Formats: sequence, structure tokens, C-alpha cells
Amino acid sequence: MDRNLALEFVRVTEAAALAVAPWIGKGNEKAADHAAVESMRKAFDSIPFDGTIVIGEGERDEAPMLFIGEKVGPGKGPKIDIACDPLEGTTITALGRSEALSVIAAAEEGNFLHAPDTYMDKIAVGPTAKGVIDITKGATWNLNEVAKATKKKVSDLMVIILDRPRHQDLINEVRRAGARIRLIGDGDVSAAIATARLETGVDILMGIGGAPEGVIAAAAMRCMGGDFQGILKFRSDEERNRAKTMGITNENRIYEMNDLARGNVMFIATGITNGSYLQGVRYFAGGAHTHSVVMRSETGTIRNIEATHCFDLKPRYGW
Ligand code: VTB
Repeated sequence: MDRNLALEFVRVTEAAALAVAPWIGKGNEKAADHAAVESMRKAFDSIPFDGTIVIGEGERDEAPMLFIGEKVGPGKGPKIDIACDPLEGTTITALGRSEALSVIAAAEEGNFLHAPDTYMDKIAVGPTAKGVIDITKGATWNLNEVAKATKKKVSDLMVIILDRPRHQDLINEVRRAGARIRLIGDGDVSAAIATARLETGVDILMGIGGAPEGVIAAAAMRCMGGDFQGILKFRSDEERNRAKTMGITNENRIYEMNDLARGNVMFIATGITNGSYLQGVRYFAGGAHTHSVVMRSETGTIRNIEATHCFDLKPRYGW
């Protein structure tokens, strides 16, 4: 996969982030999401590649754009599969809270798990704890192993968990084990990334979030040298059956990072609202600054890209 594509794709997440920025704090999730999707869809056309959405806004019948199977890009050039989330954190954005992102993961055709739109139990850690986690062994066991690997006490560890009633037992167990918890309202892709960034102070992500976003997070963790595991969690027989038609036969399968995102992968994200790693979109007179990250698994290169966008001079993708 042409390494320059990663740098091209940053234009796409930047475009989506800029399109969402006017909707921050406006209480309108739908409008924010629509702006992100439309602008990302349009921005893909400017990249020389033959893309297929494998993880996007949902099935063809429920999403008008960036649906699973949709072709994106001009159709010439390398065949690339795209896992995208134009706006990861719709509620975050509507409420003006932190850690909303626009993200793309890219890989050569056939390398992403075609994850059904269901839940996934997830665990993510940074490079120092790579190889020591086991999602089947429970929270206490994993906290002890991560503490050993990072040479910290369990009580020093910071665990990110989505603030949901379904996590009450997990929260109780982590507290009993003595670790600290950051409960977040939304956005477990950014939470997974945070485990691999020292400046965030986060050691582990645990708990159940969206399965498609699990694939995107796994791509990021591969690029960052971290670790990730997931198990699909179906909410209904309908979801179970849909997964079967997508080729998922063993519903208890443990997906390692490489099962979710294989081969050479790229991960690109732009901050929408401020986060512990990426800064959000910041306006100045006549333009805005964006903060993005571009990563490749092949080389482990991580590039932080601060861009200044002048609204009067640059083409607009709906922003
Ligand atoms: C949300 C969201 C996550 O999964 O939690 C969602 O914050 C699923 O959980 O970032 P709910 O149905 O309880 O909201 C994500 O979108 C991705 O994993």
C-alpha cells in the first residue's frame, strides 16, 4: 500500500472534522453526523484510490452514504478497504464534551474483519503491556498482569470504562482490585488510543462498546505497538443471524488485534473536540486549525499533523 496514501487520507478526516465543528455544542446529533458523513464522502473523491467501505455508517438499506460495500474514491489506483467513523462521538459533539474524533483505518483489500453492527467486549493496552492481556481471564487478572508489565502498582493504574449500567460489575471489580477508573460518556476509539500515549495517563480500556469501532481501534493499536482483544456480544438473535450471513460462525471467538486488522494498516484521525491526545478544531479569523495523527503499522511511524486551513482560499468539502 502506497505510504503516501496515509498522508492523503488526513485530508479526509480533516474535512469531516471541519464540517462537524460548527455543530459542536448545538445539541443536534443528527446534523453533526450528517455534516461529517457528507463531507468525508466527498473528500474521498479527491484521493487517487479504488476504495470500498467495509466498516462505515451501517448497512446499505439504513445509511445513504458510507454504507458497507459502497465504493469510494475515483476508482483508479490501489484497491483499499476502508473502515471509517466520520464522527466518533455524536453525543460528545452535540454536548460540546471532549474526545470526539473523525477516523479512518485503511488496509489492502480483505484485511479488515467485516464486523457486524453489534457490541464487542474489548480490552486495549499500550506497548509496555503488549502480549500480557487475556480478555477471557477477567479484570483483576488483567490488572495484575498490566501492573507487572508496566512496573506500576495496581493502584496506580488508570482504567477507562464507558459509563453504562452494563459495566456495573466490571466497575465494582476494578475498584475492588484497587485500580483507578475514568468513566467516559462515549468514544472508546479515542480511549483505546489513549492507552498507548503516555501523556494521557491511561493504562487500559475495558468493557463493551461498538464492534465496528473495535476494528478501527485494533488498527490504531497495531500502528502504535499496543495490544487489543475483542469478543462479539450480540444483543439479539437478529444480530446473531446477520453475523452468520457475514460469515461469523463462532460467536465466542476471541479476536486478537491481527484478526481484526491484518496486513499493513493505516490509521488516520483528526480531533473534533479537545481530547487528551488530539486537540479539537480551533477557529481563527478566516480559518481553523486542526490536529491530526497519521500512523502506519508497517513502520510504526506516528505523525502529528497540525494544519492551518484558510476558508477563503481552500476548496470546501461542505464546511
Ligand atoms: C457507544 C460509544 C462508543 O459504542 O458506547 C457505543 O460511546 C455503544 O454503546 O464510542 P451504547 O449503545 O451503550 O451507547 C461506541 O460507539 C464505539 O465503540
